[in-house]
Amino acid sequence: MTKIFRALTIAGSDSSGGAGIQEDLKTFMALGVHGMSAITAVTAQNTVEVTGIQDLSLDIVVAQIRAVFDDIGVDAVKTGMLHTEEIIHAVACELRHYHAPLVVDPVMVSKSGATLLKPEAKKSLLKEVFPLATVVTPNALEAEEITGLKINNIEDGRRAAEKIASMGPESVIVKGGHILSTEKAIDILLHGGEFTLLQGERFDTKDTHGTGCSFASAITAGLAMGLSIPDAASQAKSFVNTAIRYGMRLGKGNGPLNPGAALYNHAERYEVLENVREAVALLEGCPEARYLVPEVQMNIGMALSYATQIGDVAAIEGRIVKMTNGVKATGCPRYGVSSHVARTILAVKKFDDSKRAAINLRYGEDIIGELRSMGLTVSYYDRREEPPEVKVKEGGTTYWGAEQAVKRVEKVPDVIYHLGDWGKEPIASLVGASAIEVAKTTISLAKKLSKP
Ligand code: PXL
Repeated sequence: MTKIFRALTIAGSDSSGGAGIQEDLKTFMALGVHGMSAITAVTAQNTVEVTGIQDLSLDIVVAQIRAVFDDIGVDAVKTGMLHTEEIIHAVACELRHYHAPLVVDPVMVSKSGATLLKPEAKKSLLKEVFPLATVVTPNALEAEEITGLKINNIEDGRRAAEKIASMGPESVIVKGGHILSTEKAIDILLHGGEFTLLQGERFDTKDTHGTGCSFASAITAGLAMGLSIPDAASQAKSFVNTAIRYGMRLGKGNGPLNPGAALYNHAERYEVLENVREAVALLEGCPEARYLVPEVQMNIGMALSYATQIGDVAAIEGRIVKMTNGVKATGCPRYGVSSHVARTILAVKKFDDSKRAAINLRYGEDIIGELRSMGLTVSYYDRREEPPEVKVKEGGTTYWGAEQAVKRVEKVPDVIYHLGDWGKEPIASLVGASAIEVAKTTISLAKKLSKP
């Protein structure tokens, strides 16, 4: 039997689904842990504001915690919004009784600025809950509020982490995020008396509602699975990074991050690879396809729906080469193995998200003519018009060229060709929704052209 790891969040409900209990459970699920909840308070909120807060009675808060511990068991616990002195006291009493690694997110205000921890309750949080904690995860503003120190740089963050550690938790992570104006988004982990900087890419987005909740939950999931604190923290950092990268543009304020992104991305990897494999099998079954192979040989690729880089595009490792009786792939489909086809896809996908696949074909007037008569939209770019600063940039031509071709017909065309340049063969790229789709179009084209 596979062991099922269990995590419990003790936190507030966020009606917008972006933070609180809702975010915690999504994060647990995305990391493969069974999530359970004890709701402390219900908030009415959206991406702009919190319009109401209702605390639950202490009896029902305690009953939820006992219900899950006494029957199912808990491998790690997280606390989020605890709101009042009374709730903090009741929760601390339970956690003193039940033993499991505890991640404390010292939630104080919502993204929209509402108070989620009453000012008089702060003392109880530090006194009653911090000493029970395995990890405490304040952002820089919360760390300032907790320690009374000003945090303007990493050194200040280290000092704050030390002061918080003296309050009893085993480890502390001060999240630099929006306050430390460093190029990377840096969090400071203090564990076993040593500092580690957790670095992540910084994104220019306002859709970060729920980031703190998801980060603390991801650490909790890691601890539930038995990871060390540094490993759980580093997994959480990378998880949240992906969730922010694919944040959801919803509502008029701060949209939620996307804790499903990493999961969907991963799940799709097999499907896309299979699609390329099947597309190649179709091409290999069509002897006429050999007429369409350029001198540089052929490749076909397909991108993940969340693709942002060449590593997110599957293509043939090697090429699809011309044989006397058809075409043959020299390698298997893999991610990150094509540059030209991958760049073409990434470029057109920026304009039309449904265009995720491409194949490169030999250029010929007959080929372009036939593609047009098949009802496809054809556009082109002229490499001789390419600005010199683009030319020197690795892969710049493909992006620039695709943009020119799109502008020319005011949409993403089905075919983009260029007539070559010194030492560059003319090429036509056929783009479409899937590798199978572009392979089928290629086969129809090849059959039409081979008819006398
Ligand atoms: O991100 C802190 C947070 C925690 N818990 C609840 C929240 C928020 C932020 O909006 O709504 C319930």
